[in-house]
Amino acid sequence: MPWWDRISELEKGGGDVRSPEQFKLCLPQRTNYLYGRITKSLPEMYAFTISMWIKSSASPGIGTPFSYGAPGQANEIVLIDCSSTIRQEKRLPLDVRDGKWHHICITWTTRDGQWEAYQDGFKRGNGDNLAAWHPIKAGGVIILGQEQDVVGGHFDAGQAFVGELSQVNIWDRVLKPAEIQSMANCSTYIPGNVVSWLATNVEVFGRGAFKRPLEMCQDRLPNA
Ligand SMILES: [Ca+2]
Repeated sequence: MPWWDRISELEKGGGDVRSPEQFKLCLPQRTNYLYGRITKSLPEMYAFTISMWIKSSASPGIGTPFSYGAPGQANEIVLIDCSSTIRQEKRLPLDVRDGKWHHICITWTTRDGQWEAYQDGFKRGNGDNLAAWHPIKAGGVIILGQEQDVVGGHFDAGQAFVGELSQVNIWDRVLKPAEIQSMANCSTYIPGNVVSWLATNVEVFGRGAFKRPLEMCQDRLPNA
């Protein structure tokens, strides 16, 4: 079956042997109009974990794979060039620009603003004082591949992500290191309890952006 039939089967929610999370979002050019939009918003959150698979070889930076703009705060959560911004910018010790699939995971809690950054299941850094005691605002817009200057729009090609994204999942708790490692090893798949990666939850915008079935997990591993 060609991939586009498989995707339409995925979106109808049946008929395919693949699991519904086995698709990726491809954003092949740096533009201000190719992006994905997650149709779910976030609740008010006192902690979160965001995890995703990323493949990019963009240089010098990968741009903005993920942004969450909330009412009154367009930069509520932004992952840009492997910095994470929760109203203030924090550089993260991640580097995924080698054109291979990498699993990245950011955890955060309002308690002291503690954060952790994982790449391929290993903790690469942690700290505190990132938006301490400020809960994440509810009711905003999640955009994949663009940075929002106003909620849901005003994108800038210079900040766009180029590459592929998959399994963007969000939880309203801090996942344990073992849970993160098992996802990065492809030994477990844990859908997000706040946002889970389903074709029906991801809208694609712009001619040239598309969804495709994801390669098997082995192909995503760095040494495959
Ligand atoms: Ca911007």
